[in-house]
Amino acid sequence: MSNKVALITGITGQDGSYLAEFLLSKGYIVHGIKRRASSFNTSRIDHIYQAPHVNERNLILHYGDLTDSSNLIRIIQKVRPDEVYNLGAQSHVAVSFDSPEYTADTDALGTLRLLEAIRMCGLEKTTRFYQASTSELYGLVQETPQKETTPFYPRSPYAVAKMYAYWITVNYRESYGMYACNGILFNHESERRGETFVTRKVTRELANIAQGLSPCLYLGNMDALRDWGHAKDYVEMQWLMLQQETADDFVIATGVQFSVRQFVEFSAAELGIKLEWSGEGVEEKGTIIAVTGDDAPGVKVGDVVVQVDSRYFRPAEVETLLGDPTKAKEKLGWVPQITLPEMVSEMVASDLDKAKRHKLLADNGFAVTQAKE
Ligand code: NDP
Ligand code: GDR
Repeated sequence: MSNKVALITGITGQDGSYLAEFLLSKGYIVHGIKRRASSFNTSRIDHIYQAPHVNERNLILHYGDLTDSSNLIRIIQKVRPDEVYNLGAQSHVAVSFDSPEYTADTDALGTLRLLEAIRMCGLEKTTRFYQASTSELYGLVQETPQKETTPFYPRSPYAVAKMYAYWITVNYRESYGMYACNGILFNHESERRGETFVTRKVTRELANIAQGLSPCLYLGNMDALRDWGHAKDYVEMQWLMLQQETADDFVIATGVQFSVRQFVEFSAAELGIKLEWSGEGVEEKGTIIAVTGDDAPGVKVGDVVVQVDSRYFRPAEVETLLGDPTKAKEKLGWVPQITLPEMVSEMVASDLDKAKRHKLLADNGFAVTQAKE
């Protein structure tokens, strides 16, 4: 077992929660930065949370924000981490068009602030740094499949900010000899995925529809193609990147691509719902042509349960992403363990369980309002 110390920004997010679990299982002392919010924002890590009065904690949370360099310096100085995982970000591509400056401040300058904090504390030769880079860097793709040498063409304020973060990480590696890596991770999901990303929106809303809690799922571009993996597999690669002899950048992907429409079909099928598509563009509809099994008592044949809403179209779209993870396979031994069908099953089962609980409450006069987007 290791006695290393890790610091995770974004520990309350999807990846941060899986990475914290993984590092704890390896014997790390894990420190995480959480943002101050008006209500609790630690639901993904509550199962591993240790209260401040517990002796000999191995999970320690600090209030902080990537937009505040004084606090990053103070945390780095105090924690003196062996490894820093910079997962914190305004990570929603569509929202980055609404909040471009905040996205740049957090995702681009936040990365710089963290690297500088490490340097200012004199840890640049000892602390290893992981940067959460993204397949969004490829944007308008210049080559298929995309690999480490494929030119970038970012298509959103999020991707442009992440491009700065990518290059400043490379720059600190080259300028100061820091062990700093970029993981260029393609989309990865799980039952802990934020509810407004397309996969989770689909599994959650279809589960609600199946239970009669919601009438219809509204989506944007269903032709978008993505290379979807499971977050649990991907965080292990984040760790492995920091365990090599020399720092390097890696694409992590499955090498298989599906459309948003296919993801909807797979999720519906898990609930025993078979869909037929009609119309096109904003007229496109998914109508139920068969319902089997007991998991969808709230719907019937003929119901329109999916519709396109142009409000979810983006000012500039990333139509297709497909990764080539050959380098990670050869150098890190990357083999994804969880397949897309297994992941869809897990996500639908988790959201169906939640929907059934809400239904039970609603049936007994305790209706719960669920947030939507
Ligand atoms: P999430 O959106 O689930 O988590 C983001 C985390 O960052 C949350 O803990 C959030 O806090 C925190 N955060 C947001 N703004 C700030 C800030 N200003 N200061 C400090 N922390 C902040 O993202 P994922 O876990 O899915 O992704 C992790 C990282 O990997 C992100 O950087 C993302 O851009 C990148 N990435 C993700 C991919 C994916 O498919 N999931 C693919 C490629 C890259 P809070 O909980 O309070 O909101
Ligand atoms: P993405 O993920 O933009 O790839 O970024 P998201 O799930 O938001 O979108 C994937 C594709 O689905 C299309 N889409 C919709 N998306 C959302 N969110 N809501 C909808 O209603 C909807 N309808 C269709 C989108 O247009 C897009 O083409 C994610 C984030 O985790 C980033 O932080 C990360 O860097 C990349 O993955 C890799």
